Amino acid sequence: MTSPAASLVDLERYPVDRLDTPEGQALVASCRAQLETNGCCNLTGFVRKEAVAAMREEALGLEDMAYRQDGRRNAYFTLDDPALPQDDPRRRYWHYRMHQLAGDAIPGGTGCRALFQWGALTEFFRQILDYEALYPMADEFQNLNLIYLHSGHHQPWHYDQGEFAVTLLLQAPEAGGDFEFVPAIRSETDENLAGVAAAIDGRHPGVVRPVRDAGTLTVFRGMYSLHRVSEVQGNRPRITAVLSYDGRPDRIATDRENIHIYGPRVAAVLESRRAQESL
Ligand SMILES: O=C(O)CCC(=O)C(=O)O
Ligand SMILES: [Fe+2]
Repeated sequence: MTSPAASLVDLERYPVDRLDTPEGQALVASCRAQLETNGCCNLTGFVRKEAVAAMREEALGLEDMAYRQDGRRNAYFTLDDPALPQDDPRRRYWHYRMHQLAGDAIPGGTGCRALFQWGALTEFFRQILDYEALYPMADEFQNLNLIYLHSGHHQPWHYDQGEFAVTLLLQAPEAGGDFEFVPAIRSETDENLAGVAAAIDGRHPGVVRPVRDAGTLTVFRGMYSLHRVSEVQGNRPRITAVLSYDGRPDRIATDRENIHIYGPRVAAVLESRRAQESL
């Protein structure tokens, strides 16, 4: 059976449903080359215009359930360490606001859920990122998220916990809200704090700003590439779907972590489940 997701994607331009054909293999090769050179693969017009408009409406209808984050954090999600020098990048904190919706609240009938669960798309990511096996992330809260950034909102510099992430822009803001990242700024063995300080201060020469519009799909290696979303301006919120995959089929986060990220709604979901189980 064809997945409903197939009708959302511009398959003429991006033949992810026929990866074993010459045009499918050419797409894989070009994405691999983009990832190699930029640490990022940016596919404009991946989701068709009418489809992205419908997905944006679905996302707007779900926003009430999103956690309204309003906090302070550094790029490492760590607490301040006064023993470090004052100008250490680990001591740079930003006040930020954003609305984030966990995957359990994104129903099966939505376009972004259909895309996330489409086997052909997972296989495409597996091939371009060179995984032996790849699965949609098992954690029901973290697997698929919607992020809404309104005027004045931004997502400060950070690294992701997953090796790579896939984002789909559902609505571009009027101004600002640029995705900025520095490919492979750190490695497993070198935090490169001097490079991170340069990026934070706006003097790193390697900052990449892919051109993105509604419907653009972006794959990037966020665990080693510092990235952020600059402040959104104007009345139209920036809406992004974040799709997470894993080389393991069963990785789930702790309740504590998910409550921390997604707030009281998820705490209540977990609490009511515990109450059910103890009946
Ligand atoms: O919205 C984006 O473009 C990036 C999102 C991101 O980096 C994240 O959610 O970790
Ligand atoms: Fe990120």
